[in-house]
This record gives sequence, C-alpha cells and structure tokens, in this order.
Amino acid sequence: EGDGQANVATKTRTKPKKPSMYKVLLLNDDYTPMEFVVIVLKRFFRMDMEEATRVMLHVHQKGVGVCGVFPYEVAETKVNQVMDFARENQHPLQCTLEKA
Ligand code: TYC
Repeated sequence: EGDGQANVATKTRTKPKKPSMYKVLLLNDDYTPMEFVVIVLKRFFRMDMEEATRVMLHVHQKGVGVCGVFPYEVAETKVNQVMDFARENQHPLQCTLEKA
C-alpha cells in the first residue's frame, strides 16, 4: 500500500478470515416417524444409532435441535439433502439454517 501507482486500492491479508459457521436445525412435527428422523441423522450427519436417537428425542421433546455446525455452503447442502429426502418420502420434516 501507498507506493503511488502499482498497488492502488489493494489489500493483502496475511490471515484469511475463518468462515462463518451455521447451525443446521431440525424441527419437530406431529407426523414424521421417529425412525425416519433417526435415518436422516445417521445418513446426513454421520451419527451412530445412540446419538441419532438422542438428538431425535431432543427435537421431539423440545421442538428444535442442532444436527451440527458447518461452514455456510456445507450447512446449506445438508439442509437441501434433508429436505429432498423428506419430500421424496412424503414426510413434512423441516430442516433449516441459523448463524452459529
Ligand atoms: N414428533 C414425531 C412423532 O411423534 C417425531 C419427530 C421427531 C418428528 C423429530 C420430527 O424432527 C423431528 N412421530
């Protein structure tokens, strides 16, 4: 910076910013089978049966729960995968993003 002509209005960062992280949230509803939610958590969030069951029951009881925290693009992809899979199986399961 400040050498007159060659480097006008440029900035070189030594430290690239960390990507903002986003929570992927699962929402409760009255119709999606518990077994289906467990399958979703195992398939798209790499949870084992024990963790998937724990998270599913948390959502069932509290209304909402966190499936994981990811950089924006990854979180967005997970939401789309879950929503597509739920739609294909005709379940009203809802999944969304929230800044962490
Ligand atoms: N409440 C649903 C039932 O009783 C189960 C369920 C759990 C649905 C979690 C959605 O994100 C969810 N069958």
